[in-house]
Amino acid sequence: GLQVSSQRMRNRRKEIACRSDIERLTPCFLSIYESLIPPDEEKEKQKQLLASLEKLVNKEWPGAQLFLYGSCANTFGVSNSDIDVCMTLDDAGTSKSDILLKLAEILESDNLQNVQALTRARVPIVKLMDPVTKISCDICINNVLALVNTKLLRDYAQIDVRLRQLAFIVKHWAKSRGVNETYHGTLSSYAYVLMCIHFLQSRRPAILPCLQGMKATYVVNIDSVDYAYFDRVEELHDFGAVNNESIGYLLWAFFDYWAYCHDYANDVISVRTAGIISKREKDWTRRIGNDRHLICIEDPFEVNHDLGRVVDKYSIKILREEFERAADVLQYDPNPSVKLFEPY
Ligand code: 3AT
Ligand code: MG
Repeated sequence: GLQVSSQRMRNRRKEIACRSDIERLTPCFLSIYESLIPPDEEKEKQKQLLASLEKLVNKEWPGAQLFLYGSCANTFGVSNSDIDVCMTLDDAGTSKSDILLKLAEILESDNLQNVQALTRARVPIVKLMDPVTKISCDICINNVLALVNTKLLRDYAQIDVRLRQLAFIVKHWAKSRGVNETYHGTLSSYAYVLMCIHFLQSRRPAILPCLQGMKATYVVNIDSVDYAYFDRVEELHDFGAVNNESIGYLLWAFFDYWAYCHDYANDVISVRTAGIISKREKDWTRRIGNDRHLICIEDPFEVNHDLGRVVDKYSIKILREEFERAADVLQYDPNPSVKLFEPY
């Protein structure tokens, strides 16, 4: 295995893509990116649904608030995505399961469809579909850290538009190729966006800064732990300007990195530090329970949480083959913008 992959790496190094050739792909990928951006009406519909759901839950829990998180709030959402909602409430006495079951009952009696409480999931939720807007929605309870990581992603997206371009195309690729399914051992959208942020932090000159390494201007305290970072991103709008790499080239370089350059045996990517941490340092070298650490992506806030832990010895192979396929398609295929997204 090791020998083959270093051989492959050496071959690759001989024929590293010519930047100007690959940059010719930029206009085409930019138009794909534009076509994936959700229209404003959709955002409006989501907000209306959120407001009407909040009114409904306030009849039972007057202090409860609903927040959007995930792709509908982090600016990495494509058209017609399901929306993720977090309900915050002070109800120390009641278990999350009981709250979710009550919530499901309330929603059902208000004629929302496909209402289902998943109380034993890793993140327990109620699912529903609004028959008026046809929007599907997952509601979780007091998952404040998800609101904070949503804000971090949104803040990074505002610094340089190439992040949003890259992440939209990578997510679109992952969905088309069937490698965006955590229940099948591949990666979540959240993990892919972190990979994109880390990749742009690692360009030289860097395209993104390390917000958690700068003076904290935003601090939240959750269960007596502070989560802090620099969030005055409007001051950083020209941060990446000295690097003029365009999306066509960055897309190829992203897949080339994960196909041929990342050290899967030793390295952990970390957005928190804008660098690489060793698996040894994090004690992620052994399989513990179901955590195998075959591809390691540190959560920016829950640093003991490896977003690659869902990946198993079968899916790591699929994933790496897909990274290689994508890099090769971008480098050699006569029609990469079609081939890249071909259904598997
Ligand atoms: P889609 O457009 O729905 O594919 P998404 O950004 O909504 O992408 P997910 O549905 O994977 O991404 O996750 C929804 C949010 O939940 C994103 C992030 O704020 C949070 N989240 C997801 N997975 C994790 C995780 N493993 N650890 C912490 N937060 C997570
Ligand atoms: Mg989502």
